[in-house]
Amino acid sequence: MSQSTESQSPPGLTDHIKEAKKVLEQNRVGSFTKPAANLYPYQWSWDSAFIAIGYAHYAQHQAEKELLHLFRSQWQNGLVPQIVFANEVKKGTYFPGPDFWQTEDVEAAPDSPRTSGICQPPIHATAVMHVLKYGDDYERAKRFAAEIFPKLKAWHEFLHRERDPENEGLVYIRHPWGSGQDNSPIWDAVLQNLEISPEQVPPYSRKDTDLIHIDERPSDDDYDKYVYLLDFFRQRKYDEERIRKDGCPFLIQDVLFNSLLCKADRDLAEIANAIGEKSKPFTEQADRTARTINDKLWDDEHDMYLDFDLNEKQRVRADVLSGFIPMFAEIPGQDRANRMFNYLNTHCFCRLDDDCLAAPSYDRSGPGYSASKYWRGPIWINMNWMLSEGLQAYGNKEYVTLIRNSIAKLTLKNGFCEYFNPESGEGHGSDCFSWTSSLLIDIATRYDVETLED
Ligand code: 2M8
Repeated sequence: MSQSTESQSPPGLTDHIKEAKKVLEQNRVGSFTKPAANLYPYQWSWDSAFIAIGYAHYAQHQAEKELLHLFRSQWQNGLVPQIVFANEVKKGTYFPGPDFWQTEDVEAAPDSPRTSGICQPPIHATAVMHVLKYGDDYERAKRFAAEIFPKLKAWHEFLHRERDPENEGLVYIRHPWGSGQDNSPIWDAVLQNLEISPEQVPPYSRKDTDLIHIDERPSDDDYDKYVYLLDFFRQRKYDEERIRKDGCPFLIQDVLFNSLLCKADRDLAEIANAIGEKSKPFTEQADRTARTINDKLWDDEHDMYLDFDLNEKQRVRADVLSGFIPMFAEIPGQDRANRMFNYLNTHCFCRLDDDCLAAPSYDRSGPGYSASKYWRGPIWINMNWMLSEGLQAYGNKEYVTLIRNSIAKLTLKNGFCEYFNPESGEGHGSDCFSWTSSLLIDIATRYDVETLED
């Protein structure tokens, strides 16, 4: 049973979808798809979920394989690692590679392939729900859902058990990479306050700047801090309680991560219903997370949700696009959604009446905004995909169309880049980027989007 609402794509777009499929094919390595050929040569957790969302429409088996491959490397405690390394990739291609993470000393971690020791936002149940909704073989999708259900359940249980010590309904991340928004201004204050001496940073050498200009990537100083944190975890063998008790300097309740967990718990409840399992525990958990996000992370002064720093015991002021993502999980009431929309619909992001591209990842007037620097302003397709789904639930039709058309225009004109300059539309980061391609496929398949000829 396919519930796909296949739209009649304009000619330019039909070819464009074909190109997007080619990118995914080129980036596929056996059972998984790399985010990009050179810059990211392994399997990344939330990338694979976004990739499966595209595959669901035309290669259901591939979507299933993608997610099953990731969950094959799930740790015994339920953690789904941010990166699953591949034995075939030449050593030293990416930093930090498997030898740097040293997870071989951790009992819960798999031996082969090795993995990293942090995790990324939990959007996997949402991707499985997509396969159930849009895959063309519903019976097969249900068998897949039944196979992956216990793994998803263990993943969510890990997060609620290990990352929510006060049992508040909100989980923390302990590294900027855990949010997926690595170089976001959200982390500026925390990282600035983290004073480390050179001898506290183990020797390492970056690889990303061999491929992408440093101006577009995090600074060396930030990288030292990323590496310092990583070393902090590996010294404690990734033991969550030790990491906390020994004063981990980065403990953040992130809006994006928690909103996606809330949405994923709701999706897990739907999956449970579809396969005859109990759904109530997941619905209750999602309700609790939604309540706490509303009570603790809403900022009445700035009309958006803000992250909470558990060490500083305060919200972190950074007006980033992810502050609107609770709409994706339908967390805010209509009044708060309207207030957020009024802010989004200004020159700070992109105003409907202006001829702009929607929507930058950070308020254009914010300190340190950059149109080309990774996670500090450029347009990211995954963020806008989530935002458009969220806005749709609150009836902001025109803006939803603006976002979807921006995605089609940007990728048609400039290719399937990792991120885009919101002023010029120019592509940045890696080209042939997998989630940009897969989410274009999803949008162009489900909705009517315009081509460039407007
Ligand atoms: C970026 O992050 C990796 C580390 O995880 C990196 O910079 O090396 C982020 O954009 C992240 O969200 C993404 O999952 C990853 C792979 O696309 O790249």
